[in-house]
Amino acid sequence: MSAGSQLPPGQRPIDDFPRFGLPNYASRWPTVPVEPAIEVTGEVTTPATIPLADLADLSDVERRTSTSDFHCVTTWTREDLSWGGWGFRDVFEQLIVPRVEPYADARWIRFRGLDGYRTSLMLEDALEPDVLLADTLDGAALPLEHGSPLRLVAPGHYGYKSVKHLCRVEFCSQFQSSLGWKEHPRARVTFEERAQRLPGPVARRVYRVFLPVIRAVFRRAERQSP
Ligand SMILES: Nc1nc2c(c(=O)[nH]1)N[C@H]1C(S)=C(S)[C@@H](COP(=O)(O)O)O[C@H]1N2
Ligand SMILES: [Mo]
Repeated sequence: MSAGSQLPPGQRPIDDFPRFGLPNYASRWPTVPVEPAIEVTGEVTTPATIPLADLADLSDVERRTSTSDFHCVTTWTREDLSWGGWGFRDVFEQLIVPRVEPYADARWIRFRGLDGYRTSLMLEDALEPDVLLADTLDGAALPLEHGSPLRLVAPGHYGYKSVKHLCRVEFCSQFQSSLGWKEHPRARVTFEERAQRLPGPVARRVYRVFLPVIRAVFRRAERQSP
């Protein structure tokens, strides 16, 4: 979104792009394996482990760069981030489906990061054309604070759906809540689906109170970064 255009309801622009998230993950700096891989499991015919190197080798899946705004549920938006990687839909169709054959009723995907963080997306939301598996940010290798070696980027959904340090993809027949009331099953920013049960405009006010506290927790954790 270009400068001056309207942000989604309740969002305010910020100039930096902080490492951010739930406070209890602030000090969990994961160790990235020498040969990272994504485990694909759950409601599938054949579970598989896909080395990240296989992504780079895919002849039919072109690398892509895509510019998008990043909307954190706590109301900050960082505009115009340029992510590079692969379209999730391409990887799903060309690599994941042929290798694991998900069951027809697997309508949800739960993603997991190396730090243990988990969240789910509806399959049709994950297959939106703007959803990426990114390994670069603004033209440079994705740094650890923003989710190396590979992260999901789902620009139409609040930031908590964009799992960093992706290491597992689990197919599920139902929505599995991983973050309690804080996790709306879909979390679409245009509909202000911030949290479960709590209406968006109410959740917005609650988050604005806690935003400075959470920022301080992450700033402190930054000093302990490896
Ligand atoms: N693995 C992992 N992914 C995560 C989180 C996390 O703590 N761990 N936090 C989520 C939240 S709430 C936000 S807002 C974004 C923050 O991404 P950033 O740290 O690159 O700004 O990551 C999301 N993905
Ligand atoms: Mo967030």
